[in-house]
Amino acid sequence: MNVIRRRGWEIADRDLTPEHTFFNRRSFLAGSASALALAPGVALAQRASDAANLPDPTSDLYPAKRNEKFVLDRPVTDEKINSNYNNFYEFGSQKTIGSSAQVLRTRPWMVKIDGLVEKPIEIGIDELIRKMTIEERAYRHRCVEAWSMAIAWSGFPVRKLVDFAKPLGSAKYLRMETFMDPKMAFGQKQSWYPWPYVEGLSMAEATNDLAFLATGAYGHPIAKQMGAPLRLAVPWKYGFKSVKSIVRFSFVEQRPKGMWEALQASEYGFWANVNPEVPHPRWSQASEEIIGTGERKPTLKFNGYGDYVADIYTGMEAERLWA
Ligand SMILES: Nc1nc2c(c(=O)[nH]1)N[C@H]1C(S)=C(S)[C@@H](COP(=O)(O)O)O[C@H]1N2
Ligand SMILES: [Mo]
Repeated sequence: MNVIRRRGWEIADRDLTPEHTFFNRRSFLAGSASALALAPGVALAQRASDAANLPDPTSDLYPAKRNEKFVLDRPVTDEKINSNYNNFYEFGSQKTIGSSAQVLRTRPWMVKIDGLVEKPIEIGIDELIRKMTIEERAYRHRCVEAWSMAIAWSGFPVRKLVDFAKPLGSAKYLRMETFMDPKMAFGQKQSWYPWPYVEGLSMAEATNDLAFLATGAYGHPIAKQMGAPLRLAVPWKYGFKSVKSIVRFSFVEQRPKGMWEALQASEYGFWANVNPEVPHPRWSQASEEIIGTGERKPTLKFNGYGDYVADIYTGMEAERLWA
């Protein structure tokens, strides 16, 4: 049941998993393929020595009240399937990252808010979550690799974090950064990636109603492999924009460069809005595999969320909005 079979449409392995292919080649060229071996034994030993499995101090907040405004055109992906098919390169490049990701220590977890704000602060995740009202929203998720899922996230709009941070008028972008701890996350020893994982939104995007910070999923605190304790969910964009396990929000003037953009700008741009008519340089984006169902569906522009976000991009036609 946890085995996700390759579909007929999936061609040779080298043309698959875009966010990965490029690096296999790179590491191969660098002659460091052995560094790719993420020994599960080491991970297990480390797990024993930390507080990874303490009860979550916010678990009383779940399940949160569903916001009925956000409706799906498909069922929510089974939690078991979702938990066993993830991208979290800090722990390796395989989709079955769920077990390796269990070494992620999610408490204590400090979140830094800095840059162009009235007053930079650092706040513990539990205090931050309790300052917000947690709600549940069912969102689609479309990976640039042409697969998709539907998830019932719990969390709060990014806009609430922006209000809390009180950015200055000069702030143009919100930059988000994942933790950096190569001792804990062995994938971060793969030095050809420009760690830590970074992503960004324009202020218009960040304050849009859809932009969401997930603290939970499936009616309980979010699983480690899904980006505990705090991850972005921007469903109108390709999945790599939705940065996981965030430790820092910076309000900045310059457009931030995401990790994938830093590696391969021709394939992973800043805006990365979903558009079935604009193929990725190496494959079509016209349709997607619904993970766990074996079904393919046509992909929708803005992943079906155009009513919420299309306005943000008027007058920006000269920009590379779709890749
Ligand atoms: N820190 C971090 N965030 C990340 C990634 C990652 O490797 N590291 N992968 C991205 C990609 S490519 C996708 S498709 C989604 C996957 O989220 P999921 O595993 O919950 O489906 O997370 C995004 N956020
Ligand atoms: Mo992705």
